Amino acid sequence: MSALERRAKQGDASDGASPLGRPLSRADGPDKVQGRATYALEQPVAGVLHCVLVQSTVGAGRVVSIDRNAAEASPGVRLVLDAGNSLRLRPVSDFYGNKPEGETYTPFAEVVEHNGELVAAVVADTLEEARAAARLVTITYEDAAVIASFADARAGEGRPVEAQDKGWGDVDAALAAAPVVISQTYETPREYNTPIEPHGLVAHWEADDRLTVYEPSQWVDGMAQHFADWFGLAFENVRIVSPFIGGGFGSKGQPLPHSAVAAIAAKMLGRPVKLAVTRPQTFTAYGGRPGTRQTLTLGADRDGRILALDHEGANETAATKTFVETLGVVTSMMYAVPNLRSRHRIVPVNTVTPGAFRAPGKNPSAFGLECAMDELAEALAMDPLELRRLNEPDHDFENGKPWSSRRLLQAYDVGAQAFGWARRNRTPRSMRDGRQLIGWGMAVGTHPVYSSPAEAMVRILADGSVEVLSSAIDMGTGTYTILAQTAADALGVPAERVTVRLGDSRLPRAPVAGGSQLANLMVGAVHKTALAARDELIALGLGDPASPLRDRANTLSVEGGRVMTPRGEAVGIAELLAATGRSVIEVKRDTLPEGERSDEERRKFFTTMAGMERGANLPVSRHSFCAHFIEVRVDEDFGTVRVSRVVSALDAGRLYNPKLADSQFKGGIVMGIGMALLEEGVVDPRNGRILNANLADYRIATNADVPAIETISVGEPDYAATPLGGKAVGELAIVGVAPAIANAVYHATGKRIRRLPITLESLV
Ligand code: MCN
Ligand code: MOS
Repeated sequence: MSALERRAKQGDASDGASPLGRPLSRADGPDKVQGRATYALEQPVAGVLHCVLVQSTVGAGRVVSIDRNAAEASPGVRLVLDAGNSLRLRPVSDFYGNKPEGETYTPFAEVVEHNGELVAAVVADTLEEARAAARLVTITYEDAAVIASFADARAGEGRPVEAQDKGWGDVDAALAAAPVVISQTYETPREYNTPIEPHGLVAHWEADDRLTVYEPSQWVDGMAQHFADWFGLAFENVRIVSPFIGGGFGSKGQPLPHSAVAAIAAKMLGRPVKLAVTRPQTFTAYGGRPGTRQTLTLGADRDGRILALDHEGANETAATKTFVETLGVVTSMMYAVPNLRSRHRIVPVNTVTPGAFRAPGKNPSAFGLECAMDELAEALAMDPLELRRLNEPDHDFENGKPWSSRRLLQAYDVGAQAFGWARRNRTPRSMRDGRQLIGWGMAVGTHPVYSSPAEAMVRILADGSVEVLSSAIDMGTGTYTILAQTAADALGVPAERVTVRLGDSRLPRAPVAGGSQLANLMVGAVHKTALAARDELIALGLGDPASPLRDRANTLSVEGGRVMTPRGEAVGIAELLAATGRSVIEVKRDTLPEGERSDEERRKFFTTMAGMERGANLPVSRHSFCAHFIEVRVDEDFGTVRVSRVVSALDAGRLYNPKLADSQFKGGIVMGIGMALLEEGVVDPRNGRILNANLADYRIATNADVPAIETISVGEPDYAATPLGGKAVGELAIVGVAPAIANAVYHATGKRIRRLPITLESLV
């Protein structure tokens, strides 16, 4: 049992404690395990047609001709779509606000830039008919040379991303003078988001200008705007419904080409269209984390004080579309580095555009830096934890600001203690259990705290129960639960009396559930709104002529679902509403910055990332931190690596629900184990095809790969970071796991593996 679980057990027993901060189980859990939670493709839409995608079989080139005849003549077929006959849409900015080229947008390629790109689609009465007909679409290509990955020398060095340039001091002089210097290159392969629920949608036009889309979404307002832009509709005329999501890990933040296909087909046919992306298709429907490469040069004095850090990173991007995996983000803020330079390049290859995958940038950034720190410790003959302690910065060297909070030293102490780090023999290959070499490694992770505004509605109903409404989403993270806890806390009602409705763009607005920002900002918005609702309830109790509490007191409080005078006279909320003839108290608030603005300006805060505060305007530097201590066992004969023990100490500020935060931490660590040892998109160099585009061959960590994990929260409420004191949780714990494992493998074997995943081939 982890420390958090232990605390969770204790918390469960501590009745009367305020609901926020208690380890309640997931409010959506019973619906999910009993099959009542309706996912996008299960939505009961009458009369759906089925759409199946036809993908490019070449990695680059031009579509010369498409023969639709046989498919059109196939039983049940309603429509065969390609670039030639498809409705043309308007171009839309992407997730990051980049405007695409061109006057119009079609999801179907005429010029092919990657294998698996959409070329055509077939719509039929049944899925089987659509699938059969899709095989009959004959496409002729004019092949072009394929550059499948940046391992291909023809990909070249790519181009610099100047926006990622950072630096201070004189790196060259400091490195020249440094008595100890290490310089190494670290690589991570292409990795794919593999949520249990693959992508897919049902697109339903209720009228010519009114579209409802059932699609799993990390951002229903952003997606509604995206569809509205594509089809030239008003934002209000598009409704995205996404109450339950089987995971996304960054891949469900915006509509993808197949989303457009379903909506186009539905519009052209005047019928709802269902499109299920198959598991193999998810590997080209969404890009995942690009391959990365980074060279780190670290110079230190003989005592281990870092003097200079030089960093050069690069990631693969698509042929004409840009995705930057920001490899310098952890590099520049983790240690006290007096001289630093960081540069980044992107290298276009024939791939689907890469995208966000749990802790984009931060995760591979930490892989490079934290492996390099281990190598530096080795060169200095120093304990790697001591090296980190010595270089702990008292402020953020990147921007000169104080930390809002940084309890990494506490994490080092507590984590090392729980792991037994002091018993480590520093010499590689010095610890063993029979034929098993034992390695102990550690590394640090971090994630910034971002924040955006949000709206929320709180309704106190006639029966005294409470409803919280927001277009925010819950993809397994716990939003439903923590928002019930927040409203319960602010209103003085038990959490079981609060129902939360999420995931519908008709509800009050919310920004993207990305960058691990949603919990903090929604807890803030719901807290503010619920307090306003409580004030209204109290005003009713004090001031309404029909209130049983009128003239009984100057102030009232709400506790346990009852409105009370300081002397303890009380009426139930339902009773007070009935007495005063009110059927509901309904309050809506937002956390937008003060000021008048038009509807259009307001909407921008929720439908673009423009309103996201990444820290530039704040007096403090806001980050979560963690330290991972990991044991591996490497079989000396076979080279197999097993992670046998994980202890992680994490500072994510105040935890709104320690049980759910613990589950987020563990999920991140499990994913980090997969990243270190298993995950790799294998690309065919001849044609850019993903050879392992399925869950049998693209391996992610399963139960057998995961040992007992102990997580320990060392966070304290950080009110300089967020209104209710929490910091980022969702992406924190994956960061630093892979380098901790690589460092442990080095300690076990004496072999330094600088390219992930670490396989037995790389060890024997
Ligand atoms: N939490 C808490 N105390 C805090 C902050 C968070 O107890 N101070 C808990 C809450 O249960 C909250 C959860 O942690 O619901 C995650 O909160 P947060 O860190 O704000 O992350 P988001 O709600 O913004 O979720 C997105 C984040 C991201 S960006 C990715 S990627 C990711 C992740 O969450 N994808 C996930 N965790 C995931 N978990 C699941 N099951 N599935 C995914 O796809
Ligand atoms: Mo998370 S990758 O920011 O959705």
